[in-house]
Amino acid sequence: MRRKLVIGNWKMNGSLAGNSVLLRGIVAGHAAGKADLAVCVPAPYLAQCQAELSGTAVAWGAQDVSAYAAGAYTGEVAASMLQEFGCRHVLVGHSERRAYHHESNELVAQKALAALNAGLVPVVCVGETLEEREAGRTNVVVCAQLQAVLDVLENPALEKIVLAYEPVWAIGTGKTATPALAQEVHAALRKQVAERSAGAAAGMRILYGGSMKPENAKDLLGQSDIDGGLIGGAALKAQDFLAIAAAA
Ligand code: 3PY
Repeated sequence: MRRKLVIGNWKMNGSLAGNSVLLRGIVAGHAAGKADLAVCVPAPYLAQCQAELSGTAVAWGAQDVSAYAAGAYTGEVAASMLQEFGCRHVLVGHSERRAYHHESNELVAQKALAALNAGLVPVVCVGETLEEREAGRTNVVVCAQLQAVLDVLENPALEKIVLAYEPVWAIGTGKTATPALAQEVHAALRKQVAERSAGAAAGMRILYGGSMKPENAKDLLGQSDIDGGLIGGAALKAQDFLAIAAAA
């Protein structure tokens, strides 16, 4: 039985004062024993998460990581640095990084590897655009994104990653994949992992992301291959984030 995981992706939002209210609200309302909860915040706020969330049941992480361990890479943040700030997770390959920063499948795979090497859990995001879906290429696209990661990971490492299926057309648009449609893609991803390792596939948490909110969370999270959510806008309100976690 896979335990549900709900991660808030704050994107480029927040302020020290606002974060404090949000984090305290999440900690106070989190019913331990339900889903695992985490927030992935802008890098400058990691120290604040470490101060406010240490010793609580809420984990924290970053939204991106360098593929390199150290060196002359201005603006980059190494996985070891995230680790020093107590991060458990790091998102890699979010569609906004793939689209606006031209991250290739291979670069995303290297980032996943760098995260694992530093003891972090990479949350590998995959998803198709509307054009790709309409052209009937959803599975081809997401499976190629996943394959690049499978190609660089050995089996024990593979067991440690989390996958997130985020249809690009459902991100920040208010549109959500129907539960059946999301389930179909999740099942295809799990099957692809199973071809490499049945054990890794059985244990791997595959999250759904893309306008998940309290109103649709229960139906999505009720699907057999949907093991949690990667939450955008709704993660910025403690009440909504907690309602999603409670539906898990
Ligand atoms: C969204 O729901 O908009 C997301 O991109 C979550 O990562």
